[in-house]
Amino acid sequence: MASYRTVEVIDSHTEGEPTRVVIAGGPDLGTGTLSERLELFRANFDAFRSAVVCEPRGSEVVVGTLLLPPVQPDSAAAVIYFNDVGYLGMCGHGTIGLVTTLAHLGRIGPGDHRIETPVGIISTHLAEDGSVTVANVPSYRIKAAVAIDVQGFGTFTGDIAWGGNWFFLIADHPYELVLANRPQLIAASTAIRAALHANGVTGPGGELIDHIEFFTAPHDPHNSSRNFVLCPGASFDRSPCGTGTSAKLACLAADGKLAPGETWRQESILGTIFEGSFELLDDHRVSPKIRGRAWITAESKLLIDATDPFAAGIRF
Ligand code: PYC
Repeated sequence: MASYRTVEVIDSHTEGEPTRVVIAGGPDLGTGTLSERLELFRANFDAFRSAVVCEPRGSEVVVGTLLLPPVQPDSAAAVIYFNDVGYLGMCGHGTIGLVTTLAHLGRIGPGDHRIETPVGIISTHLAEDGSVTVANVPSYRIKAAVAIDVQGFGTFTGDIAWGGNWFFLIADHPYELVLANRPQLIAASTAIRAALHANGVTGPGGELIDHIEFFTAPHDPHNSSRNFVLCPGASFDRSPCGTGTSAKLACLAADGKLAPGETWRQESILGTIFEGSFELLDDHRVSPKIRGRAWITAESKLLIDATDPFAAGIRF
């Protein structure tokens, strides 16, 4: 008889992008700060990360969320986000999926809920209609109009901004943002990320710019813009990307193209929407709010047999 480690998960999708919340069976990361617990996770339990999100139990598009006891008594939860190649500081669609999951479990109801993440405490609001608003971490642009030569693709000019993850945001490119073009979009954005890395273009502390975002005019005239977002690894965001939309809001604020409180409707490559707005915090940072909706897709138990050659998932 095989003996299994079992991991209980709730799956959802937020405007098309999947989230898998681990509600039981995760590693014991102690009671330190979220950054300390993230370091323990990374150092000692990385096989758990890949077992949960990589094939054959998951796929490169799944974002995992490890639910942990919060540090502050008034927080609803603490979380660490991860994907097929590593860990995310923050995840907007994942937070909307998490709040929807906590409501599905009966742990929270409509109202305001604080969520602890490794990059700070996030305020969220679950509305009666099931939509979730995430007040994300302060977001800001550090450089505008950075030109980068990308071998085989040409020169791209974009902005570098933080929205809970690091982004290179490009409005001027030759691509039509439609699903049929995804091989071309993935190839170009992956080459741009590699060129940024090779040329030492990083965040202020040397952080990798690991998300690449293309923008065009929206397909639906009610929306403000359409995007394609390459995530760390080779997967692209099916949703409009919460942290990417936050980074975009920071750039719009810096350029004076959107006023505080005004709504920005960010359309994804699937045509799904996040509504965004911001408050100005100071001369270079904004406090973004992102609103979207998630749907529960499964309640399941993952089984991990230690003799399975892919007990830790398939790592590409
Ligand atoms: O919604 O912030 C987001 C996100 C990051 C990576 C995938 N989704």
